[in-house]
Amino acid sequence: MNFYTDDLPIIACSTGNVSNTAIAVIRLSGFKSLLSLQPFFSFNLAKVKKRFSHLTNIVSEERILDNVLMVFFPKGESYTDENVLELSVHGNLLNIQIILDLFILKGHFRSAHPGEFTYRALKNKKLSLSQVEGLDMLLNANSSLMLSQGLDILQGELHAQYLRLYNSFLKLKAAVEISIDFSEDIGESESKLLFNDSFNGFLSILDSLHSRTQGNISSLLSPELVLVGQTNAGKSSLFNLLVKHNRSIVSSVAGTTRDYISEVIQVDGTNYSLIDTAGIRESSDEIENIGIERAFEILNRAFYKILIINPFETNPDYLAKLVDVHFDFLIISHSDRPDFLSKVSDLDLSNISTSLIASASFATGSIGPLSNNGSIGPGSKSGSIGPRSNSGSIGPETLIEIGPIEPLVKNLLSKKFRHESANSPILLERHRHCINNIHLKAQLFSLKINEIDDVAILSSEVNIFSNYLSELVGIVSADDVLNSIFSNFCIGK
Ligand SMILES: Nc1nc2c(ncn2[C@@H]2O[C@H](COP(=O)(O)OP(=O)(O)OP(=O)(O)O)[C@@H](O)[C@H]2O)c(=O)[nH]1
Ligand SMILES: [Mg+2]
Repeated sequence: MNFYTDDLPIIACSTGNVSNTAIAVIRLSGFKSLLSLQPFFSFNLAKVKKRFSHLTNIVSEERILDNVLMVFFPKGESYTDENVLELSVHGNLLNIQIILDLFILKGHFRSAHPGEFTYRALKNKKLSLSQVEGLDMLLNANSSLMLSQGLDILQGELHAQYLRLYNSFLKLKAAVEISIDFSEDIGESESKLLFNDSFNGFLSILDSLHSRTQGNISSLLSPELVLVGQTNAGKSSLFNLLVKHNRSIVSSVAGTTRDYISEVIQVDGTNYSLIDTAGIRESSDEIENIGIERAFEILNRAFYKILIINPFETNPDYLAKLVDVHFDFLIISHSDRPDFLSKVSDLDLSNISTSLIASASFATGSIGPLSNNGSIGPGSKSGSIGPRSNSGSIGPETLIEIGPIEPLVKNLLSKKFRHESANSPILLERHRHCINNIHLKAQLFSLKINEIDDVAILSSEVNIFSNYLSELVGIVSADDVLNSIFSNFCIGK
């Protein structure tokens, strides 16, 4: 791996230079001494107090380039563990480039590679590998769940848990060594007791971490809310109500939406991709069929699935294509039209699996129970509306609230997200992989404990945890692990 091998002083704008802003922060790291930078500043650098803001001009050949605030972090007390200077400059893109060029051309700095400041922090042991991943998650988070877990890995509870697990492993190793070296002094049963105690301590921390790696987290990392149904069901109408503008084309022509359309909506601090899809039907149009295939692909992976049925235009053959999917919400649209209830009673929904059901008018933007009295509605030909899950026979809940659609759907979405993330799942795949492997090895190990009486053999067996544990707390840093982590980082980080 060709990874940042030199230790030249580096410089970059750390605040993302894509548009003009009031202030931008330029970071310089790895210069020999602060005084060597005197030619670039009007402030007497001999008088600089560390970690203190000073107002100064940046100068070039007696010309003032900018009036900035600078903070000096000396070697050993900085993010990278090198001499670091942070300059809060005026955030005009041209201004930023002129200042960067000044230090590159006349100060022997070079432009930092993406993630290089953090790489130096890792190299100089200011951050562990796990903390670097936490930082990455924090900076790239698209939900409050990821934000708080990023922070947790960086400095909080999760990192502390990993260290607790690692320390309890060291205790376990020590218990084995003691048993070998002093078994004659403390007795075999006593040494086995000591060993079992340490192993149980290790297991209890491991189990609580392991429980947080269960379940599918991919839909929590980039959650999607998908709207599906037949043509003219009202998918695009609902899509526009949720994004609050006419983004998707709505028309009475069946098959208006041919490919999926996606917009990000933010609900309770989480970004969701809201996706409008092509209506499901038999079509001779090749392009439309690709759109329908895509609708099914998204449906299979989406976090929240809404099925919309227009009781005035329902084809049972097309509905039959959806029997394998469990929907979070079934909305029967066009409730403002006369004859709505009698049309609903003609529907056979017995094979549709959903958790919740409601009626709605996308023409007025309101949603409510399926019937006026708030009960589960007129039912289907077979006398029941589909099972709640594929396996169970419990019917779906019917919505009991009446009101505007947009806040209600967002509320349901966020309720599911809170529910699914209630056990604080560990989101980083590498960590999940390490924990699952340690857990598997621990299960095999506990079987061996009962079979093996020779502590010397247990001593060599206990080392099987070592690699994964070191990787989890970030003590070893295999090149490929480094590569995959740093490929996400941007310049100035
Ligand atoms: N009265 C009434 N009209 C609706 C309702 N929902 C949708 N419509 C109308 O039904 C027609 C189809 O709506 P769309 O939102 O385009 O339906 P779609 O599911 O996106 O249809 P495709 O893109 O063809 O798959 C439009 O003319 C809408 O104005 C509703 O609840 N009540
Ligand atoms: Mg549409």
